[in-house]
Amino acid sequence: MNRIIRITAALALTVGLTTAALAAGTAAISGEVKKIDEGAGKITLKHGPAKSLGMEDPMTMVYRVKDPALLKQVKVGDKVTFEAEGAATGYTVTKIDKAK
Ligand SMILES: [Cu+2]
Repeated sequence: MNRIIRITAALALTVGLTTAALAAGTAAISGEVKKIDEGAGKITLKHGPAKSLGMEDPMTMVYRVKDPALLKQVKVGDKVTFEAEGAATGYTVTKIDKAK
């Protein structure tokens, strides 16, 4: 009996941790750089569905960048993976890397 309770508790903990990790993690989105505007701190990205941002369909759109240095990591035509967060003022890229 005791053993069953321990196993059940361990399983419940594992499921709980996995769920928390999924909720906290921002999913990386695959895309392609279409345009970079360093002056305005903006980047135009073509990307596939991004459910984490509530975008069900592929699209091309302009994002602000959290840090202007992010714009130096990529160039037009690069395939990238990025993370972004949405706010009332628009979407901001928080992380971007060239796809491997
Ligand atoms: Cu979008």
